[in-house]
Amino acid sequence: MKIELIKSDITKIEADAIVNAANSSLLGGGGVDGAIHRAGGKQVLEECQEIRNRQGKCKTGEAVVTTAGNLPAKYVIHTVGPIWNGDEEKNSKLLANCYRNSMNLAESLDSKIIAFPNISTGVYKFPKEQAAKIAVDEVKNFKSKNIEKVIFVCFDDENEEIYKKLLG
Ligand code: AR6
Repeated sequence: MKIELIKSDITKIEADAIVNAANSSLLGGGGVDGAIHRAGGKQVLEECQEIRNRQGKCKTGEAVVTTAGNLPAKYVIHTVGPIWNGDEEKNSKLLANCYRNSMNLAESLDSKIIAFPNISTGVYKFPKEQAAKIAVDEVKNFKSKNIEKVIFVCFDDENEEIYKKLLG
C-alpha cells in the first residue's frame, strides 16, 4: 500500500473514497465538511439524512458512507472525530477509530484509493503533531486487501510540514 501526501482541497481529489471530518449530526458544518457538502451537492446531504433517519446520530470514532454527488470521488466516508478536551488517551483512541473504521469501510467498498483530511485538527482542536502520528500509525498498521493507495490531504502549511517529516 502506497502512502502519499498532497497539499490540496480534498474536494478536488479523484479517489475512490474521500473521507469527511463530519460532526455527529451528519448534516454538514464548516471546514472540510462544509466544502464537501458544497461541492458534493444535495445528493450527499439527502443520503446523510437517510442515514440519520435510519440509525440516528453518528458516534465519535464511527464512520458511514454515502455516494459523492458532484464530487470526482465515488464515495464519501463521513467520520466523526473527537473534540479535543485534553484527555489524551481517550481522544487518541477515538481518533484512531476514525482512521481504522474509514479504512475498513473503504476496503468493504472495494476502494483502491482513499483520501483523508487531517481529521479533528481544525475546529475540534486536536493537537496536530499527535493527530498526524495517530493517522500515519493507523494507516501503516492496516492490513489492506483492496486498498492500494492512501492519500493524506493537507490543507494548511503546518499539517503539511508535520506530515512531510513523519513520512520522510
Ligand atoms: N480540503 C482538505 N482539508 C481541509 C479543507 C478542504 N477543503 N478545509 C479544511 N480542511 P475541520 P474538525 C482541513 O475544522 O477539526 C466542521 O464544522 C483543515 O485545515 O474541517 O474535524 C464539522 O461539521 C483541518 O486541518 O474539521 C464539525 O462540526 C482539517 O481539515 C467540525 O468542523 C479538519 O478541520 C469538525 O472539526
